[in-house]
Amino acid sequence: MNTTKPSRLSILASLLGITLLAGESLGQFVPGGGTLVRERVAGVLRLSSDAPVPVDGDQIAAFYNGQIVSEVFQFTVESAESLEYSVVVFGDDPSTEEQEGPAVGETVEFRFYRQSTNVVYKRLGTLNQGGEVFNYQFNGQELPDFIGDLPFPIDLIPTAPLDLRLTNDPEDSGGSVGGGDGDGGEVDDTPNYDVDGDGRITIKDAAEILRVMSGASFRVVPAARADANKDGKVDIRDVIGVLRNRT
Ligand SMILES: [Ca+2]
Ligand SMILES: [Ca+2]
Ligand SMILES: [Ca+2]
Repeated sequence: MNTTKPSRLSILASLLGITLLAGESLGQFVPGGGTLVRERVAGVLRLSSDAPVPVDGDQIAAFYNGQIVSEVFQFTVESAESLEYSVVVFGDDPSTEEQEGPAVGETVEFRFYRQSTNVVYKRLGTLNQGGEVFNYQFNGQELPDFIGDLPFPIDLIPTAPLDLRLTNDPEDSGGSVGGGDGDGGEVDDTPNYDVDGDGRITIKDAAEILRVMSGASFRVVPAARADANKDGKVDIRDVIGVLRNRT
């Protein structure tokens, strides 16, 4: 059973300290506090043919036990065109008793907020690199925000390439894992250190990975390509792999 009644929305709103007033954007995502156990997920929002088309102001966020556990990604005019999103998910801090978010290995739910209709689409589909719906599990790491000795700022939050799927069903927007469970058979996990695809493995490939890691851009190089060693994660190991395999 996954029924949602308006009263649940009122309860949530009151928990968040929001007064229910006519015309207010009740569904709008409000970010909570974060922890140092983090994972960035980044990819493209894939729309089914009947899905609402994101516009400036619409949002994506991650939820765990009904609570927001991530940054709130808000579409701009530009990102509404590319449908690229990126959001840092905050996990449980194992050193505290309180459960602040998902533990490593637990499932996180992604939701889409459509501003024009004030509707929240729950349980977005999470797609593996073969484009199949799979059960995304949190895999954050506790990391410093940046290495101070580097000549440029970069955070070391691991990035998981993750495309999301949106349909027109607000209660289950493509989140169900369909019939055949994804055994990942179609995913090519052969390392490919030529990230930018110019036929050579150079420092430029490392730079593209760092760009994705910093959350700065995956317009040119998708996050999935930046996962050069194909372990499902874009992190410093991919950079090291490029440097070791330079041609
Ligand atoms: Ca905790
Ligand atoms: Ca290259
Ligand atoms: Ca990797």
